[in-house]
Amino acid sequence: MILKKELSDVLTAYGVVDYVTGVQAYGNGHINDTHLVTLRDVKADSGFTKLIIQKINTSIFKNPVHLMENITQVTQWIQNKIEARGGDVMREALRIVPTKEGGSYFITDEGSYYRAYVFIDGGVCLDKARTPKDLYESGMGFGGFQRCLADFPAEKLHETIPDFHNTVKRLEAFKHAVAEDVCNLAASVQSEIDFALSMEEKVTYCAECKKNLPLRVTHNDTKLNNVMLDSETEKALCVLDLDTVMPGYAMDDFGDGIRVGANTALEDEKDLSKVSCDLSLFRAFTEGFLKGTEGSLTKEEIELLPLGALIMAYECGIRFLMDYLQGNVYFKVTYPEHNLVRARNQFALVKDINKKMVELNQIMVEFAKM
Ligand code: ADP
Ligand code: GN1
Ligand code: MG
Repeated sequence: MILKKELSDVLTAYGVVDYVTGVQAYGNGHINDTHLVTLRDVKADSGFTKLIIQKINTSIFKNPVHLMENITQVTQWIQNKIEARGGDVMREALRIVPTKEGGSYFITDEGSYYRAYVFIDGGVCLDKARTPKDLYESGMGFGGFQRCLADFPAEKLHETIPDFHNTVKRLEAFKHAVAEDVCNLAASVQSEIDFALSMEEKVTYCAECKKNLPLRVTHNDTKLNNVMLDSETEKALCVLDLDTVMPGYAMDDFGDGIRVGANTALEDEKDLSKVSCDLSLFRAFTEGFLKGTEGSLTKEEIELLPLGALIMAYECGIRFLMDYLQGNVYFKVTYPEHNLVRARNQFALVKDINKKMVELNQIMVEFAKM
């Protein structure tokens, strides 16, 4: 098979270049460049015939060495826990494939950082829940992930993106981008900017609330397609995308899961009448998440979960809008207004969550009693 030089160098470093039968761009992630590499069956003796190869986005993850140290520790920790409970470590855990030299990543001549994972077969990563059960399972997956890392020594983790869910700082950065207006677009999105600024009090309130919550080891990017469901059983199989595993708050992991999973529309749906927070999906995710965390959340944390949904949709909205204003330098886009569309979508979701806050809190009260 003829491969581009960079990819061929990478596959040589992993000792698989002579076995490759196919390479295809894979998944719908917004950050890294992901490829599925298929190998001739002869490679089955090394435990796999399919690999995920990822080019790490180093303009976002400025210290890829620290990033891979985190992922090495966390994947090993998860594998040990799965083994201890007699689970299927081959399918329930993300596994790094080492280079021929035993490294957890490879640097190309061009200075790009690549890593490889064993491809987990027979699973599906959804962009949209098919049924409430999918959301229940995704809640179980992310709740279980948090539970699994509850006793992980947090001091061993590097902060891969500082202040990742610090919404106060995100808002400051947003205001700065509006003031700079490098692409001269701010005037054309004044109503979106006004909405973003109108939420400042809520952002401050949320930051105050967080001060009373326990810091945990969290995933920090709990969107639906970052958990794999088993294609046959439809149960949560494996949590992926561990780039942002860092100390954080349960409400943020919960909130991001709701932001994507309970939205009745895709994150980039242009027709805002289709965007809303579905109560049965919210309920399903809540049930799964609380089951997954196995009663480890405090009463205060549970009470604040609905606020987590509001704040994560808002935070993502200002991140998308800021990226639009800055010329689409962070998130992958397929057309120039993609980030603006995403921002409008998230703001519509914030408004709907705000309207439904009483009901969402009520659902939480029901579960907190159980
Ligand atoms: P990004 O940070 O760009 O979102 P991810 O690590 O989430 O990158 O990977 C993108 C997609 O690739 C995932 O949503 C999933 O569909 C797929 N994927 C990633 N790792 C694996 C794996 N080990 N096995 C199977 N699919 C995977
Ligand atoms: C990115 O990598 P991916 O596509 O799973 C982003 C998240 C956003 C999300 C919005 C490291 O997630 O924070 O919520 O896009 N990841 C990073 O869809 O910034
Ligand atoms: Mg992802």
